[in-house]
Amino acid sequence: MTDSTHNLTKHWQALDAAHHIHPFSQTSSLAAEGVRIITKADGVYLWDSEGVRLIDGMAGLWCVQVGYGNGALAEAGYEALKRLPYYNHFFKTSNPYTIELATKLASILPEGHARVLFANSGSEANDTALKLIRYYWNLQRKPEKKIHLSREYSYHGVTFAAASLSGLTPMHPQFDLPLPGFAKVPAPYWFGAAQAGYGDIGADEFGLLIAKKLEERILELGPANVASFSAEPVQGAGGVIFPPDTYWPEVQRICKKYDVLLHLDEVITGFGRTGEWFGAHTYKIAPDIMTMAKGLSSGYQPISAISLGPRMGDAIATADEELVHGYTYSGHPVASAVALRNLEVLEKQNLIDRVKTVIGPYMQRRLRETFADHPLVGEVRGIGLLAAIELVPEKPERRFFPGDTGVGTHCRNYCFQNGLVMRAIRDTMVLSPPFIITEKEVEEILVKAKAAIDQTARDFGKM
Ligand code: PXG
Repeated sequence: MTDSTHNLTKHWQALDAAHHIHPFSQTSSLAAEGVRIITKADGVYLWDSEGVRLIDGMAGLWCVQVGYGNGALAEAGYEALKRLPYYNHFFKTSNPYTIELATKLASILPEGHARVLFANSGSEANDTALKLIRYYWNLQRKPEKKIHLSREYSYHGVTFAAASLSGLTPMHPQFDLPLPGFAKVPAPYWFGAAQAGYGDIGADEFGLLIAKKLEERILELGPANVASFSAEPVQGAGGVIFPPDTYWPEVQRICKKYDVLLHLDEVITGFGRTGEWFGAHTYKIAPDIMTMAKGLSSGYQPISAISLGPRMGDAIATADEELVHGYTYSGHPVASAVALRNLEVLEKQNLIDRVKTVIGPYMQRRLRETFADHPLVGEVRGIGLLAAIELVPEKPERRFFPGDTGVGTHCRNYCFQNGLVMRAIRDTMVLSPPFIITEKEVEEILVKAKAAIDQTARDFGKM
């Protein structure tokens, strides 16, 4: 670091503090602390304005599948910017980039998902999905089907509807949410089962029990009033919660039985994160409607999509009226071109297969070898390139630290100090690195994560 870069950092920090309000941040304390300015990225690494290099264990916000600095994606964006920087799909118009992207998606989506709509973020996609679910039931002359079910610990975004759908309760009080018409059911969070009062229960039994809670809630509300059940195949921002094997088959049976539309939120699990194109493939789920974002463009452009299975797709596509919905930037040509190239790169470089058969199993094995016996670690779980490390006060009990202990944040701060970006969700440390990560880079993450978890264990008297 030279003095001039240091002064530039101070300059940017002051301007940021004066003019920029950050997502999910306390403005006053962030301004006092000073933000870290990220100035460039390449592969799995980020650099800040002080010249410090960080290894990005989170692929940005779970989205940079192909890693940073991919020239093919940059070129696709540049070409599209020169040829057709903008046009829309409102006035009986379309463009080749978006047509090709929709066609490519139809070829990789779960069976029967032949039609897609585009939006710009995961929140918008979920907002759109809920509107389409309402519209579908109105078309079916079942307008009383209005209640949207979702799960505790779910994260579906921040628009009025997506935040109402989200089960992370701290997201609600500031905005008087949830809106009416949203109801929650428990999450299949087996590690938290004892703490939640379910006792010492096996994973498979727990999966069935939690699915049964969905059935009970549907019956309580009246199946005639329940429009949909929304869920992430694996819950991401709520704590990287993998469902027991018994959960999804039973949930699907229940949704079918009570004619409740199944909406899968694949914003994190989509585009290879679990080792298949979608979590729907990994968990053998047949959704009626699906939402996706993040990995669709590896985060290089803001773009999201909503795909419709046969039932909803046919009803909406054959409706004898205009669909009164759409955004200025739905199917933006530049975002579509970049997303299309991203899907080509994922395919040509066999990146999803690499997640499934090479680097995913490697990371999962090495995480368990490194942490399974650690005094602060209650569980290591994961699939593909998605993993969680639960920090606990006592082993082998499956119990958490008291809510205000802040162990996770403490550990996260050490990770940053050690040059590693690893998220803490409560006291669960999570990893979701780019698919191009090498074995050597996984080892670098492990060394840094181990140092941070050791330091945390010492600070909390566990080592
Ligand atoms: N659904 C899921 C499953 C998500 O993870 C959204 C919808 C909303 O997407 P947009 O593009 O509107 O942000 C998300 C987003 C975190 C974190 O810290 C996670 C997300 C976003 C921001 C932060 O884990 N997930």
